[in-house]
Amino acid sequence: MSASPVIHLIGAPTDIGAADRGASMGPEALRVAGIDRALRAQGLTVLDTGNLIGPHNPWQPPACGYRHLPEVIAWNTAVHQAVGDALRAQALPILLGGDHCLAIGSLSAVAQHCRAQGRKLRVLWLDAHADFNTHTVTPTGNLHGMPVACLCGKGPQALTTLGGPAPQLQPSCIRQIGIRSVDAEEKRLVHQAGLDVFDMRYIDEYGMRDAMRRALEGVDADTHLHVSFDVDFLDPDIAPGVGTTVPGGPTYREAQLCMEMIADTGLLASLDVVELNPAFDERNRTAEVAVDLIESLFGKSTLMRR
Ligand SMILES: [Mn+2]
Repeated sequence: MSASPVIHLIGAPTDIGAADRGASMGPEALRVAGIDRALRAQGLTVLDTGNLIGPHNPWQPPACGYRHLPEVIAWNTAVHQAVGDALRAQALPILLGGDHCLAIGSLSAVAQHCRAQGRKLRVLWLDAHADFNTHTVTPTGNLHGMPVACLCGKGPQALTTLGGPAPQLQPSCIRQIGIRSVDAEEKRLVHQAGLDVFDMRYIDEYGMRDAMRRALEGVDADTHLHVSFDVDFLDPDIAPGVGTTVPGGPTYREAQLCMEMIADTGLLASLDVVELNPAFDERNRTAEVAVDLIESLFGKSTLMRR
């Protein structure tokens, strides 16, 4: 960050796109874990704008391949507006989710802002999943499995056009990191879109350092860097508090390195923290790990470096 912008915390307490109930408690768990205090300790100015309001979760089966589409649209419209407002106020928005479908609202606002400002955009998608399902291939209809597809123009029109004509994002600006669970048909779509994926096999073979070096290649002072941090990115050993745990994720040290390398660029300009599910957590420890990592993302170094 150049000249430390004010940080706006934006709570979106909903699990409207998720497979399990409970991510709606995410914003409060992150506050209880001290996200505000942790960021202030880094010398940042933080404004907690409170929680957005949206429809409750009716917990219905899919209709035409989507669960809760009208409610998902309502929540994402609210997120899009709030994130856009923060960016227009030259603040750095942190979306406290909520499930990952909310990244549609958040990133459509970020992309729109970048277009208006003539800035380049790089999106780092930290996740166990590719989130590239569509209504025809989704096994569940849960929209938290579809945000990347929607942002790339594949999805219901109300979502793909939040922020202007689809697509909101070109696949070429996205880097996915930590991926280890992709549905069969989804895999085909990911390849077709040409997404740049640093999956766990890549991280096993070449290490997190190399993955991040490559994922950040080409970013410069003119780049808006957005991080969409799905907490299920982390290994369940350190982060059990998510609905969709997948074994074999980054360790604490690997995740720290990932965050520190992002911090080193000084380009982070917006962030989503999503899928934290306190109903699955143990004494809020996953929220605490997430806050630790966010602190690193904003420059806290664990190393004795000058
Ligand atoms: Mn996700």
